[in-house]
Amino acid sequence: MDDAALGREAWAVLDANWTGSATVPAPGLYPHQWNWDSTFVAIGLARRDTRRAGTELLSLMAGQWGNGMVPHIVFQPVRAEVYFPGPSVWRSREHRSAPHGVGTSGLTQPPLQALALWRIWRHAADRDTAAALVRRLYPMLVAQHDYLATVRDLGGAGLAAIVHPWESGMDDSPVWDAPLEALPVTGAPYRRAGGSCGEGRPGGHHDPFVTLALRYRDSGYDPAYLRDEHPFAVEDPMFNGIWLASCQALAELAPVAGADAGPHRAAVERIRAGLLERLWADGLFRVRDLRGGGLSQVCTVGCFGPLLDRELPADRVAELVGVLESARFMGAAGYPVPSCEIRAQQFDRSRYWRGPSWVNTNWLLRRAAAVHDLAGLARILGASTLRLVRQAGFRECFDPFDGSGRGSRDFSWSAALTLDLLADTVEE
Ligand code: 2M8
Repeated sequence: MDDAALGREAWAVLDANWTGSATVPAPGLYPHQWNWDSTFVAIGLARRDTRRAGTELLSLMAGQWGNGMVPHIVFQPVRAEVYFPGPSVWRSREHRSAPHGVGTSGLTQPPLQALALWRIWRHAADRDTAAALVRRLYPMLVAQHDYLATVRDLGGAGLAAIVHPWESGMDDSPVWDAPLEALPVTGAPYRRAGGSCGEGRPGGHHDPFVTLALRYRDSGYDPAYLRDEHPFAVEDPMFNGIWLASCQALAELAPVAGADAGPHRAAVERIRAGLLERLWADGLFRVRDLRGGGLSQVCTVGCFGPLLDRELPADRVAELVGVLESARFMGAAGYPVPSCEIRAQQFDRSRYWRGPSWVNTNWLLRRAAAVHDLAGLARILGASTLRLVRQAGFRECFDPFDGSGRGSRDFSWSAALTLDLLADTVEE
C-alpha cells in the first residue's frame, strides 16, 4: 500500500471514531474519551486540521477538575455503562472539585497535553487560530502542572507519583507486579469480560485495580489520604519524562500566552534532578515504589521516557540508547519496540503491555531520538512503525517478533500517529 492510501485509511479510522467533539480509542471496548489517546490523536491531527486538533484537546479539558487534575477518562453520555468501571463506579459528580456537566474517572494519565499543544502551534498554517488555542489552553495546563507538582509530589522530591497502574497508561506492565502483590486482598472484582488484548487480560488479575480505585474514591479523592494511606504510590520514568517534555513545551508557549516561561524552566530542572537522583540505577531509569518496594528490577519501554528531555546529559542518553538498541529491546525484535525487556522472565509477546510493541511508545521514542539528533534511530523507529500498520492494520498493539496485530482494530492512536509519521521527516 502506498503512503497516500495508508493516509486515507488512517483518516477513515479517525472519522469513524469521531463523536463530533472527541475521538474514542476504538469502537466497541473503548466508547469514551481517554486522556492520552485523545492527546495522541491531537498530535496526529496537528499538521492537517488545527481546529479539530484543538477541539479534541478542549473536549478533554472540559473534564478537568477544579484542582487541576485532567481525568484519564471523560465519559460520553451515551453508552455510559458499557465500559467497566463506568461513571457509576467513579461517581465524579459527587465530588465538589469535579465538573458537573460531564462524568469522569478520578485518576489521571501521562500529562502529554502541553507537548501536543506545542505541536499544534508549531505546525499550524492558521497562526491566529493556533494562538487563540494556546491562550485558551495555557491556564488549564498550568493548573494541571500545579496539581502534579503539589498533590502528586508524594515522594517530596519534585517528581509526580502515580497512584494506580491505569495512570501510567501501561496497565499490565510487569513493573506494577510487586507493588500490586503487596496490597491487602479485598473483595472488589473486576467485572469486564474479555478485553482489548482479551487474550492476555484475565479478569481476576485486575481485581486489585478495582480495589485501589474504590479506596481512593471512598476517601473522597482526598490528597491527604493519597499522601498518608493509599497503598499504591509509584514514581514512573515515562510519566515524569512526558511531564518534563510538557514543561519544556509550556516554557516555549508561555510568551504566546503573554506569560513568564521562568516557572516552567524551573520545573524542568526540578523534574530532571528528581529523575537522575531518584530513578537512575545501573544504566537505566527505573520505577520507584514509594510504599517500600524500592527500585524495580525489570526494565520496560517506560524506562526510556526521560529520553524525551532534550537536555538530558549526553552520557545518560548514550547509555539509554545503548540499552534500547541492544538485544534486550530493539536488537532482538523484528518489530520494535517491545514493551518489556525480551530476556525478562515477565516478558510475554502477546500480553497487553508485557511484550507487544505499541505505536504510541514507538512515536515517543522516535521523538526522543529526533530531539537528540539521532537521525538513524529515528528513521528506524518511524519505518518499522509504518511497516507494522501497513502489514497488520491500525491495531492496538503488535507481536514484536512477527508483527501480527493484537487487541482492538481501528485503534485511533495507531491511525493518528501514522499520519504524523507519514508527514514527517526527521526534525528538531
Ligand atoms: C488501556 O487502559 C484502559 C484503562 O484505562 C483499559 O485497559 O481498560 C491502556 O492501554 C491505556 O493506555 C489506554 O489509554 C486505554 C484506552 O486505549 O486502554
